[in-house]
Amino acid sequence: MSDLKTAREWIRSARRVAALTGAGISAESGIPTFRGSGGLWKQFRAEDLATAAAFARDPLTVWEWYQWRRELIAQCTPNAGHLALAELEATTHFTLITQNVDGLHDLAGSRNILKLHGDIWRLRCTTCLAEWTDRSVRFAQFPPQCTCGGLARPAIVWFGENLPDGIFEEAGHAAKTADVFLVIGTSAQVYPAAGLIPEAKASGAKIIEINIEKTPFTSLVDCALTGSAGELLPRLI
Ligand code: BV8
Ligand code: ZN
Repeated sequence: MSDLKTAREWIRSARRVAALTGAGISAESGIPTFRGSGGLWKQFRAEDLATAAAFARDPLTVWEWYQWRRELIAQCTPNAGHLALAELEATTHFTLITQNVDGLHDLAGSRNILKLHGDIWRLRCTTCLAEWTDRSVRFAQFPPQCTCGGLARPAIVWFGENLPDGIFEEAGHAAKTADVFLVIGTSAQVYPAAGLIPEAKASGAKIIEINIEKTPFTSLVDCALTGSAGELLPRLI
């Protein structure tokens, strides 16, 4: 069923709402997605850039890719979709779970954000594991280093790496206790993040999907709204 009016009713009468967002919510802000037509994985191979092995083999190339993404993201601002979710948090018991690392949900004013895949503005030392925020668009030294002299890496979850301790458990709790679970702008192919969708469904949540195309879960959701997040979310919330 793809009825905006019903979906809006479900959200209005929900006690607890949760949302899982993906790269699609930032597309209208100008940030390329991963798997769509102009997607990043079309130009680059994920295995060559978003894995610990790739970083160990060639930290400079991986850092150049993240530097390029940081410079691009630094020029982007949240769109109406991000802002609508920040609005929802102000009026409802709402948990925002994001796979995005771009920080646009923070800029939009969301507070309670579970970042499953890390944050492109945070760095972690590969030697002493210290972690810090660095918003500089060009690093003083390249590749960036820790004060201990160790090589810094992006504090991002790469393929084959575990999600940050506790974050995924919190996301699972939010999915299990939600009355309404919004799935926004994700191709729902990356696990364990995508596993939150069937988990919410099994716990009785109404699932509302917002996407410009079908995903592996479109047939499972209670309401599939086809359209852009920036256009649909303000109307929904
Ligand atoms: C883990 C970091 C335990 C990089 C990312 C085989 C070997 C090893 C592992 C696996 C394997 N098979 C499966 C796995 C597990 C693997 C996985 O799921 N792989 C998939 C690809 C098959 N997962 C992991 O490795 C995870 N860790 O499992 O740990 C473990 C430990 C050891 C060994 C094994 C397992 C770690 C996953 C995190 C990986 N890191 N990114 C970086 O970001 O720099 S994932 C990457 O994809 C991004 O982070 C992104 O967040 C994520 C999901 O992508 P989406 O957000 O969905 O974006 P996408 O482009 O795909 O889709 C965009 C959607 O938006 C589309 O549907 C489009 O239609 C829609 N859209 C576009 N415009 C709009 C729109 N919608 C609305 N409005 C619009 N305007
Ligand atoms: Zn260090």
